[in-house]
Amino acid sequence: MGIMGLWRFLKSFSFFSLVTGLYVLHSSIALILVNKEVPNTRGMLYPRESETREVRSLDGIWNFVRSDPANPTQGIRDKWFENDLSKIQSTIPMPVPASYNDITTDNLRDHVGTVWYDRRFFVPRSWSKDQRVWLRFGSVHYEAYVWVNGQRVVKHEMGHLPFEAEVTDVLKYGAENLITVMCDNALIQTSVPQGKITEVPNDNGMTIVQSYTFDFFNYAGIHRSVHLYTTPKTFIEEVKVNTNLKNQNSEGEVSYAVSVKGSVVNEADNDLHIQANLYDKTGLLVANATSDGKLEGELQVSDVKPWWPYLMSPDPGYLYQLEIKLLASNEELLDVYRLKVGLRTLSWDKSQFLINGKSVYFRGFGRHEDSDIRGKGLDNALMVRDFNLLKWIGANAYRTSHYPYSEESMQFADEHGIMIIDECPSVDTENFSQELLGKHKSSLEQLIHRDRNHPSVIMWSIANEPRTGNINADSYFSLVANFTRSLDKTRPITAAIAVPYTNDHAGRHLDIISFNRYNAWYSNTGRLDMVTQNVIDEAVAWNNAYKKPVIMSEYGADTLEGLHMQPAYVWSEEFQTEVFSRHFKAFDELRKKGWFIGEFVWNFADFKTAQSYTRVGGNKKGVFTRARQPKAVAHLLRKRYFALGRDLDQCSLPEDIFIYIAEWKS
Ligand code: GCB
Repeated sequence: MGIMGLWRFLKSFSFFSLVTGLYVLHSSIALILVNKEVPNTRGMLYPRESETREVRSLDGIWNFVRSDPANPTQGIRDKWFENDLSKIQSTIPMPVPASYNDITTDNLRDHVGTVWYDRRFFVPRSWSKDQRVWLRFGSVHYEAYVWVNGQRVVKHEMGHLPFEAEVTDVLKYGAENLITVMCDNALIQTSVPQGKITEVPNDNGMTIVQSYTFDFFNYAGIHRSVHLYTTPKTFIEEVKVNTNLKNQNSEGEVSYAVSVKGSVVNEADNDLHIQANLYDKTGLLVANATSDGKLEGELQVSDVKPWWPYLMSPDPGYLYQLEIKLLASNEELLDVYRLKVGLRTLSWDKSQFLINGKSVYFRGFGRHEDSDIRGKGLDNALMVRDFNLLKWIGANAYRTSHYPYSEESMQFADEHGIMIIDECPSVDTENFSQELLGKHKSSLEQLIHRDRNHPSVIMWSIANEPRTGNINADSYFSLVANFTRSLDKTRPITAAIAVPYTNDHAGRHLDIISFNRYNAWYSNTGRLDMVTQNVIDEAVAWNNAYKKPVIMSEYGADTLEGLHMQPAYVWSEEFQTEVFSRHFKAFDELRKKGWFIGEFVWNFADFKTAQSYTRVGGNKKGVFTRARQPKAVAHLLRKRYFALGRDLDQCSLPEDIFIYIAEWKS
C-alpha cells in the first residue's frame, strides 16, 4: 500500500472506530506519554529582496481539479503531477491565495479529501547562475504535496504555517516550468486540529463526511502566497533576535544569532563573519558590530526608542531595521538579509505581565482569519481594514484564535503596536495520544520558529479549550508546556481553558491562566442578571487555584445585525450591548484585585461555521459584521477601551468618542 493508499485506510471509518476504541481506553487508563524529540524545521525567514536575493510571486489564477472523494488517491496513482492537469480532465480557474470552498457555485464547499492545483511559470535564465532557488508556501491547509516538473519537492502537514523546499536542481532556467500541488483537507484524530472522517449512507449510497468539534469552518486550499526566491550558494539560513532594555529603558541591547548554510561553511572557513547594522526609522545607523569568526553578537543602542503597544505611548510600534551581512574571510559580501526589530522587554510574575517594566492590561479580541468569498485566504485589503478597526476601537491586543495568522499580519502588528497572543492550531484537544503530542509539539516548533523575532508576540497560547478535565491532560500539557519553554523562555505561556477550574489538569503548567466563558449565552441563556457575579467568582476561583495572573479570553453573545429588541432579548443588538456592559462591571471589580490582567471579546467579526441549527449563516458574535461594519456594541466597546487607555496608560481620546447630547447640569 503506497502513501496515499494508506489515506483511505487511516482516514476512513475503520480508523474512526479504532480511535473510538482508543478513546474508551484513554478515559479509563492513564496514558504513558514519552517526550520524543521533534525535528527542527530549518530556514523559514520571510522571503525578502536584497542585493543578494530576488523574490517572485506565483500568486494568481491556478488550474484546479477536485478528486473523487471516494477515490482520493487516484491522482497519485495516475501521476497527475507529470503533466498539466488540463490534459487529464477539465480544470476550473482557482485564485491563489484563497480558500477554494466559497469560489464556485456548486458544492465544492463541503468537499472532503484531496484537490489539485497547477500552473506554469517562467524562470529567467539569469537565475541559473551560482545561486539557489527556493519555493515557499505561506500556508496550505491542511496537508500539501508539491511537485515541480513532475518531481516531488516537498510534503507538509499542518495548516497556517509556512514550508519551503530548494528547487535549484529541478527547475528549467530560461524556460517554462510546471508546479503541481495536491492539498488534502481531511482532519483526523491525530491531526492538529483534530477531526473525524466517517462514511455514512446518503440518497446515492455512501458518502464521506468530515466532522469536528470546533465551530469555525474548515476552509482549505492554498491560503497564503507562493513565492520563488533566490539566495546565494552560501547564505543566511536563520536569524534569531532577542532584545532587552536597561537603565530605565534608555539603553537597549539587540542580540542576534545567525546560522549559515552552504559550501563555504562546510569547508570550515572559520573566518565567515557577520556584520550587523542597526538603523532607526529615519535610516540613521545607530549601532553596528562585526563578529569575528562568530555568527552571533550584540548591539548596544543608546537613547533607545522602545517598542510600545498602541495607546501605551504616543509613538507605538517603533521599529529599527537590522541588517545582517554575511562576509567571507576576504570581506566579500556573500549574503544580506534585513528584518525589522522592536526593542522591548517582557516580564511576568504571579500577578502581572509587564512590558518595558510597565504593567499591561489587555483590551482585545479573539479573531479569525475569515471573510466572504476568500475564506481564510490572505487578503491585504481585509488585513488593513481590520487593523484600522482595531485602532479605531482602541484595542491593544488580540489572540490568533485558533491557529497562526499570516506572516504579513504579524509584521503589521509589529508596526502598529498591537500585542499578539500567538496561538498554535490545537483546538478542543482531546483523545490525547503519543502521535497527537508529536504533531502538537511540531506545530509549536514551527510557530515559534516563524514568529520568535516579532516584538508584537508577547505570549504563546498552546491550545484553545483543550479537554483538560481528562486526567491525561496533566502529563500531556506538562510535556507541551515544557517543550514550548525549551524553545522560548522570553515569553509566558497560556492556554484558553473552558472546563470548570475544579476539573482542570493543565493550569499548573501555564504562566498565565486564560478562561473562556459564555455567561447569559451558553449558560443561563438570556439571564443578564447572572453575568457579573459569575464572572467575578470564576476569575477569583482560577486565581485562588493557581496564584497566577488571569485573563478572560472569551465572552460574548451571537447578535444578528439590525435585530433590535427592547427589553433586550437573545440575538438582538441590545442584548449584546448589555452582555458586554455586565462583563465590564465584573472586569472593573476584578481589576482592583491586582491579578486580573485582560479582557478579550469573542469575536472581532462574524465568521463562517460548519452548518448547524445554532448558527444563522455562521457565528455572529462579532463586534463587527463579516463585512467589517460595526454593530451597536462596537461604539460601547470603543468608549470602554479608550477610557481604559486614558486611565491606565494616559492615552489621549479621539475627538469623536463622545457624541454631543446636551449641556449636563449636575
Ligand atoms: C468557544 C470557542 C470558540 C467558539 C465560541 C462560540 O468557546 O473557543 O472557538 O467560536 O466558543 O461562539 O461558540
